[in-house]
Amino acid sequence: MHLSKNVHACAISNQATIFGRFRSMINSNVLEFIMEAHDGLSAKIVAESGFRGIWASGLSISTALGLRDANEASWTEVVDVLDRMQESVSIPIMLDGDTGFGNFNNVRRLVQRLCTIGVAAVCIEDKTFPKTNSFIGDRQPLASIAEFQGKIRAAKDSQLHDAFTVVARVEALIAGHGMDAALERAHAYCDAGADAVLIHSKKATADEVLQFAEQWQNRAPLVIVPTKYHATPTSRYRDASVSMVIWANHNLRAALQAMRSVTRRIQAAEAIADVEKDIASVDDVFSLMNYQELEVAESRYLAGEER
Ligand code: SPV
Ligand code: MG
Repeated sequence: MHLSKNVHACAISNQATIFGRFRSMINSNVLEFIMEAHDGLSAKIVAESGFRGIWASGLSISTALGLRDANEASWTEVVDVLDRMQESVSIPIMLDGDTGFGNFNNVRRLVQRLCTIGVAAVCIEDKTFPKTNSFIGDRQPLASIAEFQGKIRAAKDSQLHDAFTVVARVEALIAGHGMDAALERAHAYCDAGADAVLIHSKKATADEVLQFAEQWQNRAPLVIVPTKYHATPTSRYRDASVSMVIWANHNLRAALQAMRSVTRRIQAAEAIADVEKDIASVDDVFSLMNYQELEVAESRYLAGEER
């Protein structure tokens, strides 16, 4: 009885630090990096590699579920994945919350569920529901500024922890509305209470993101996603006072390529001998999943029982 109470108390206090840790990262003057994960396994790999935070990518989670990044997954399906991820690691996670899965009311329920399961932050974008991935086609309709401000206010008013972080993602450049519109929206979202702004771009160079950063003048922490402008040296973001870089989908893409290659080789060879050297050992799986801890727990809790 006492043990489970303590475990509960530990979970609550760990959650409090998770929220604060993410907020400190995004507020710090140091350029921070968070890495994409889409399930418990990839979350563990990100944490094991030394990253201090995770991007729970909408593209990656939906792809891993066998669905398209077009709100085909319901918000509860997404939150179920987040629950597994959160349980797998002790570093903070920011959910890619798309447009908030509906109107302000859906945003409120999402934020409360995230706070309850210990997800430290959500990023919501100013498109209309259902959204499409930002790199697909040119039809990227935006919500009105007023509507999106309402979602941000709803998110901030319903968060269950003071340090829960709401990042407002500006899609004006993606939708072709230009720099002035992007800046106007970013300022309006901060006026509504956003803790940080994510400026997204699909250009092959970082020029427009860096121009945005210059004109933004550090009003609030700035987050970027260099998927398309992947060749830009990181030092340019540091010089531009960017707060956080998201490496948004690289675990999913790495997994896709590795799984496809091994599966095709096994299918062609009708044998597995050749691939053994190219895949993780079963011992590696046991080690990542900390089977050792289970053995220790068994000797503590199964004492006296035949094992
Ligand atoms: C995601 O990872 O789902 C994102 C980032 O929203 S991107 O796909 O680069 O737009
Ligand atoms: Mg997304």
